[in-house]
Amino acid sequence: MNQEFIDENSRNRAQNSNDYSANSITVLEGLEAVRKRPAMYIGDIGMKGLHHLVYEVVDNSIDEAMAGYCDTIDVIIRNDNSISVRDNGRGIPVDHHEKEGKSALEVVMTVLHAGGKFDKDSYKVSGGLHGVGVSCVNALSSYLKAEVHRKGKIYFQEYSTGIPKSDIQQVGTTDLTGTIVTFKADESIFTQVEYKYSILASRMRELAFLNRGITITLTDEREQDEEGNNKFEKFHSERGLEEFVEFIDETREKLTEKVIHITTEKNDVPVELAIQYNTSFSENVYSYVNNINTIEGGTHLTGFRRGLTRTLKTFAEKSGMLSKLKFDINGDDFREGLTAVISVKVQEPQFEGQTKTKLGNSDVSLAVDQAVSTALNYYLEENPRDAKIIVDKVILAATARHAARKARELVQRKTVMTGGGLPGKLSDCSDKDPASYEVFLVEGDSAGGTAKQGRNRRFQAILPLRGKILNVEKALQHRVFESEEIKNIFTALGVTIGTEEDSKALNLAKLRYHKVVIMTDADVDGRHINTLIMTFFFRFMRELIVEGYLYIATPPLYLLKKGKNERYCWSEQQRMDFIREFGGGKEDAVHIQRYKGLGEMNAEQLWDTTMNPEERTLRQITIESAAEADRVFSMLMGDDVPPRREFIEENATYANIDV
Ligand code: 0RA
Repeated sequence: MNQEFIDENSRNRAQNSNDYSANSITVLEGLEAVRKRPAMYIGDIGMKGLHHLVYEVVDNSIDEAMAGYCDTIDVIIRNDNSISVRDNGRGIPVDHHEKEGKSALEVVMTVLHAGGKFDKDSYKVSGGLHGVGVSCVNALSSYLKAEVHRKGKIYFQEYSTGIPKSDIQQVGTTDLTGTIVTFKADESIFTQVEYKYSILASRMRELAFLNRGITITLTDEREQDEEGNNKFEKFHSERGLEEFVEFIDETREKLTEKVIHITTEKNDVPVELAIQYNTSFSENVYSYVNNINTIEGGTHLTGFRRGLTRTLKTFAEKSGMLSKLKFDINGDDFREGLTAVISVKVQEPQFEGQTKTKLGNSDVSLAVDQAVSTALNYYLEENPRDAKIIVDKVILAATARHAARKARELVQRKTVMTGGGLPGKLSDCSDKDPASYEVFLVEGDSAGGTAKQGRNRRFQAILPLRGKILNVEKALQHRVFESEEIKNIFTALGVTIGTEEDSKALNLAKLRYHKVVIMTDADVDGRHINTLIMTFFFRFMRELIVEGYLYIATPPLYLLKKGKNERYCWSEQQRMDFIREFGGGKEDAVHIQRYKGLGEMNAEQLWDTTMNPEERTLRQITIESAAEADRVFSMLMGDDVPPRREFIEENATYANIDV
């Protein structure tokens, strides 16, 4: 098998050039290209890209596990923020290949894309971010060591920025088999090289649910408990997506006892599905292709929805439960209170969309449609009581939707009668050009007042929001539209409140501002409010995020003064730099003002630091970060359980927003 893999590689490369030395040059250029334009290969060079390095390496071990050769993967965050990924698979082949002039290991580690294609016999659908392979990780690491335990021997090779430090070496004997990859992200490439435990933990947990039977451990050597043990978690799931759905719905009240679960293969597409209804009103459907979360959906999701709607509708009609209904039922009604996870494996996935997380393969749609139909029909037949409960819930959803429409129409009529007026609290701007307009959604009336004084009224509008806006996850739809704060947001933005069908495709032509900036205190509450507002936009005005119109303002954390020198600081690092530069390293030599809230700044300071386009930093909310906020939110905020709230405050908001 190794032989075949190497042959395949050399074959591919021979097609590019028949000359061996030219081939080696191509290899070098390959990894150099990765270092020149890292974002092209791993998405970005911030937090997200950094963590994707780990995912990429883990993916290789997952593939080995999926092929049936490995059951344990250990991920270790080392003290110096290097990462070790260890598996008990067969070990990467180390055989020397004459034509290639190097070991298979070296090919895997240094040739772009070599990782993804070999070993054709095993079932392999490479996940990975863009399926870029471990060689990309190598290229972007100041140091990488690959250690292979195979056929009784231990081999290793070290690299720096992807370049081997020496040939592969054999260093001893072993009873074990497996691969250990240790790497340190290159600080000259990444803006940040400190891993966040919570980000890695949620991905490892997710992988354990998606690939049942595998044990994944995560160890953080940077953090110890009182007894001196490293922070450690073990992720393992025997029941796969069924358990994933139970985890997601942990804080929700179940509507039916059992999770509907199917693992099947339709037209050569492996499909796994888990479905559960709860008493909430929100839809939580997560979809994966080759272990990648397809935030933007695609054909598998379309197939799921179609299959679900058709199957339930047919069942309900046959059972006569819809005969008394005076209005129609639509697709959304079947998904209120629905939690589901869909996982498909696709040999050659076509990814589309803004973040390349939308599946395009058309044949997958029917496969998932059939899978959900099979699973549901079986379940409904076997569990008539649950079937009735589910259909009743759907009817209730349709009824509520009609009530919501009435409420919405009332609101809109009122708005028209009062001259279609803007909210009284909105301080609008004076120009007439939405493309250059900005609106700041400001936490609290008092900060709103300061912002109003500080702004440039020509193009900046201010809408103060009182306290925490309604938690849209928990609220009924018509309650959402009755909320004063939310109505104000809709009317200020100039978009009509979406109907069920078009809420995700708003009429952006009428949008009055092309920058919507959330401005809150730089504290826990402020971050919580950010998450809430992001969740709201994600649920009700998704288009606006997709278009890139939603931002978060970043007020400074400190103002430091020493004599005539004054500097705003946004991080601990900046604060320490100033103290070193002007206070001789002594904190008490410097005057430090900590800004706990926007209210502690005067209008001029707020303009200088946070609102002035020349000086400020706005963080653009991507559909990915909003989806993550929504996900953490709906997974953890089903109820206001205090420890979960703490988790959110610690982790949710900035965790996955690019800085
Ligand atoms: C292809 C063939 C074989 C092993 C692997 C790939 C492999 C790759 C990775 C990457 C991380 N861990 C891994 N474990 C295994 C072996 C084929 C054989 O033994 O015949």
